[in-house]
Amino acid sequence: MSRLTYVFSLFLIPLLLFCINSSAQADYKLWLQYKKIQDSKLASEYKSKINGIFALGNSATIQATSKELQSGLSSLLDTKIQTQQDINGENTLVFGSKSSLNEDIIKNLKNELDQVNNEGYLIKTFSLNNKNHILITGNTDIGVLYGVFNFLKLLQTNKSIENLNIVDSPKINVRMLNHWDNLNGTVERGYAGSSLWNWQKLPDFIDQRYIDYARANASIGINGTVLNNVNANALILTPQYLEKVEALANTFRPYGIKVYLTARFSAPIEIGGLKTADPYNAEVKNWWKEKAREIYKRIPDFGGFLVKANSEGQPGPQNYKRNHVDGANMLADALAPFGGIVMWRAFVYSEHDVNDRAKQAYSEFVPYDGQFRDNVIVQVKNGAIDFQPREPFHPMFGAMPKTPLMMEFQITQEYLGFSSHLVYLPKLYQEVLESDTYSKGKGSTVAKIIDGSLDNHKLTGIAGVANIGSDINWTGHPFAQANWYGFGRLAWNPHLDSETIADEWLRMTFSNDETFVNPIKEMMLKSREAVVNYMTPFGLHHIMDTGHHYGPGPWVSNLSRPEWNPTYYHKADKNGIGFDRSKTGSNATAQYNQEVAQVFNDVKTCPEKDLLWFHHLSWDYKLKNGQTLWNGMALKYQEGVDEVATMQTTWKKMGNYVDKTRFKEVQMLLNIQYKEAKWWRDACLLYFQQFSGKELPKGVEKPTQTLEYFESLKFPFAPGNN
Ligand code: GCV
Repeated sequence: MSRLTYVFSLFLIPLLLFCINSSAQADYKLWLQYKKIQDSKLASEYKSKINGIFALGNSATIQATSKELQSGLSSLLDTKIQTQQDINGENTLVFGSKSSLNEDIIKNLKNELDQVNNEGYLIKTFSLNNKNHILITGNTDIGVLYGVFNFLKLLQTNKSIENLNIVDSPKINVRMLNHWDNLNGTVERGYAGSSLWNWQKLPDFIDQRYIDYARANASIGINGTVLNNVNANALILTPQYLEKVEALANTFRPYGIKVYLTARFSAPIEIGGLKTADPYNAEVKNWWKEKAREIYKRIPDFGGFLVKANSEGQPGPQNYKRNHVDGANMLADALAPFGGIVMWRAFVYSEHDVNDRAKQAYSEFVPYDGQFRDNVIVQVKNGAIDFQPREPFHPMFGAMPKTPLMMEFQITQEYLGFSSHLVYLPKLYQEVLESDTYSKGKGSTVAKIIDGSLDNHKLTGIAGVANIGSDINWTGHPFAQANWYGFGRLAWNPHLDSETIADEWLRMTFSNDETFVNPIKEMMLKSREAVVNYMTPFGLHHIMDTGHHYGPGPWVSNLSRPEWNPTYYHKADKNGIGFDRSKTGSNATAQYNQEVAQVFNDVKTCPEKDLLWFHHLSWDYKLKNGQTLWNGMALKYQEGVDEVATMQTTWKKMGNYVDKTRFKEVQMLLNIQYKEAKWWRDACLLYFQQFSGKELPKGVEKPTQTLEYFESLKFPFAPGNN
């Protein structure tokens, strides 16, 4: 071996491996990077206020909290933080729940502790014997854990910790991820590798990932997870799998995360040996009661069942001429003795119903308002079709005041470019949450419906269809981590602003440098409108290629179920484009409260962003800016593409603020996004041009391929379509 080779192998290879490894770790660590504070003045200020930490209590949650605090602080402050045995010194960070505090402190904090719920927390500067300390407390240990994560966030985002007085609690009770994970390891609509759950190695092998998953979720306040796909497999309810589910529940418990499962309605037949799953049948009822007992014996804090019934071929009560209330209440009765809940999905539509698909869930569910058991919550997607780049809010929000409704958002980007497009979804979530339903007059926002404040509901919930998989960076795209993070933040408080969320996520994940944060924040905030523009401007929807939903497919019209064909949704012809849902059409607008219906009904007041969702308009229809609809549409497609080009340019300047791995990853992904944005623009415009018969306006680039070429593209192995 030459001297040079020797030196290389001795020093450089380990160094190289270290660099690669730490870069990969940055990807893996999500927003919990705990990178050393760069600003030395700030770092010494922090250090001067935190001499050591002192835990009150010794529960599994307090131990996990202690560990997080110690590792987080040590790495942020670049010094070993000592665990203290008392508070005799000064500047101690004390943490523990109310039950561990002394009488005097409890008396002092009574008002604030009464203000926060069971998961809330206080972060306070306090003095004891003339010495200053910081106290993080709550009514429960989980509250303390949440407080600690928020304290760490203050440091991560370089905020002051002078005179702390923070009082906060979650506004929604059930804040959960829905994993569409199959038992064979695939993930329906998953674009970040395979399922996190290694069913084969469970229950004996607890992957560190499970713990890091729980940490990440707890850091944003997510407190529930549905482990398996809503297109359910009954086997998850067999002892063989319940043993594995129990192991996951044990792992997540210290982090305040409850486990839930999807319940396949026909399970009594498939794994119970019964002849029927009729919810009126005594044996069936009993089977579910016994099943619940069996689950709770293993998992005393099991959360409950999520059910997709009589939807897209899933079995349900209608198979026995019963209805959704019969089915949901039967399961609710089985869970009630143990405190479990049923989340019954309202995502229903039928090929046998000739009515506009957008109307069907409302028509079916609204008459049942007030008939569900107290431990049932109806889970409604944000819009009436299916997680499109833009949909007006679902008319069920505001129409069932006697029934708790829970929001279902999609975090995984089934219809938004998978994990290769940078799309900051909290912008979409905020738009929906802020929508005014007018159900109790002006200000009756969707957020107030799902946080229970408008209709006075105690059971409240929000679910996000997870975008998480086995990829090193969890979500496939480094920026898709922001969608998981942002969902959690809005689940905690649906009234938060998406810009604030982007700001904190960027600082925690990448850098506090303003020259990085400001332009990249702007890029994130604009990214949602960009995807709307290059895929479905002016309220167009569901024109993706079918099945896998990858890329454009506005021409698809040959599927047996009419409402699965893109042509059903855009209705383009020589006279114009768009779905008439106004009074002259399907009258879906009538499902909204009068104030909203009126706005959507009239083409003059309907927001242009929703125009073709509600109206069929001629190609020459004049938009507010004076352009014809055809020209305006073509320009919007171009605008979407241009925005992605701007994103590429913005990102290119950020090499100094981001580690090489993530910088390169985002750069390559933006290149894909740019290519695909052009594909969307060209394919859609060429297709619609057949009907409009008009030239592309100035400013819109000419397509480089023919419509036949785009139509010929096939993707039999597109991910997520299993
Ligand atoms: C899990 C859409 C998706 C399906 C999904 C369904 C649902 O139709 O394409 O993959 O099934 O929504 O939400 O149940």
